[in-house]
Amino acid sequence: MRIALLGLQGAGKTTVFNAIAETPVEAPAGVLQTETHVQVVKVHDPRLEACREIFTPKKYTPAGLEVWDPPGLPPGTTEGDRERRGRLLSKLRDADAYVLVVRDFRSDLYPYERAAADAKADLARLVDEMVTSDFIIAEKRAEKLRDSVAKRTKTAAEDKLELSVLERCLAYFEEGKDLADLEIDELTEKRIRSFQFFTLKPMLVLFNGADEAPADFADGTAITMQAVTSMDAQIDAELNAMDAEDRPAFMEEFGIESTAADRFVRDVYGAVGLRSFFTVGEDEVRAWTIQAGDSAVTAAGKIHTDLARGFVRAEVFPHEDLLEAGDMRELKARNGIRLEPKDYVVQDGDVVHIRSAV
Ligand SMILES: Nc1nc2c(ncn2[C@@H]2O[C@H](COP(=O)(O)OP(=O)(O)O)[C@@H](O)[C@H]2O)c(=O)[nH]1
Ligand SMILES: [Mg+2]
Repeated sequence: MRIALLGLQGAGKTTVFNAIAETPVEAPAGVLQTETHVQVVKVHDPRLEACREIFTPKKYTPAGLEVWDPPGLPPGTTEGDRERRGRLLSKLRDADAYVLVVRDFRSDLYPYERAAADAKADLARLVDEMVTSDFIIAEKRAEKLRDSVAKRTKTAAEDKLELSVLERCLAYFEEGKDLADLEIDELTEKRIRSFQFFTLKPMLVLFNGADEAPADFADGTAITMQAVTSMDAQIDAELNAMDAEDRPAFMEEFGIESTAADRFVRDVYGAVGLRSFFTVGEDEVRAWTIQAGDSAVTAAGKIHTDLARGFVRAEVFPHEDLLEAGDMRELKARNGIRLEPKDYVVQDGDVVHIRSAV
């Protein structure tokens, strides 16, 4: 799972990144960022830890979210800024989900932006950039297809179908409607998947510097936001930079109950609809990330493409049953292991072992 932080310059993306990263990065305030920071944030999961106690495995591998902290979107209206925004957005297209970081604190750092906070205006701005960027992609492709259809090229018949889908998308963009509401069949879905439209991906909005996000945060925006959260990234980044033994007192003083990384992971899991399943044994106890509704064969493919190809059956049990039984032998004695076919929907917290013919 690749999660990109997306926001205007100075919204606090790098501060959020430093609040959740294992190794914070240097980011002097006011110096324009040019590189994208990338780090994997571990998913801390007490259920997996309980499984570790049973196997005391050689290797212990929690799930992880790959988080990207790119430069902010340059805000100007000049041609140069427009191009920089286009380049940046096209690089971020292949993330799986986005956390839109909006500034909800006063900042005098970037004089070309207003110093006062107006998080809702900044959010509307971000949404606008994403819709525009999607529109441009769709329009460019549609132009090519119109040309091909007019010239009756060899692919004209197929191109006509793709064009009709794109024209429906373009109409939605123009009317400011949410693409997620477009009714499409499976084949059409496949056709538009390759465009990697921002507007079809899960979005979590993060109000940075706010105690709480306003309830009407997404009123009037053209994209459905899956979820909203808030953080005081500056305090959380300070906390994350501290020695572990100093943290509890600080957390108590600021009324922080769990680390920013744990909260971030929980919010992203919720917004994207992520689930975890586990593989266990003496060699390794490990968690894997899937989407709600994913089948056993999809889960197998996360572990290895060969396992999906040669899939025969999945041995499955809820991790709670193992914890209750105490070990695998007792679980087997209780007939606690089920055999499931390819289309079994893997449940959060399932332990899965794939039987494969390859
Ligand atoms: N008051 C306050 N300042 C913040 C917060 N988050 C970030 N900042 C400050 O805002 C400035 C820009 O932050 P930065 O993370 O570099 O923004 P980026 O451009 O989005 O990566 C820095 O001076 C931060 O210290 C916050 O939650 N509260
Ligand atoms: Mg930054």
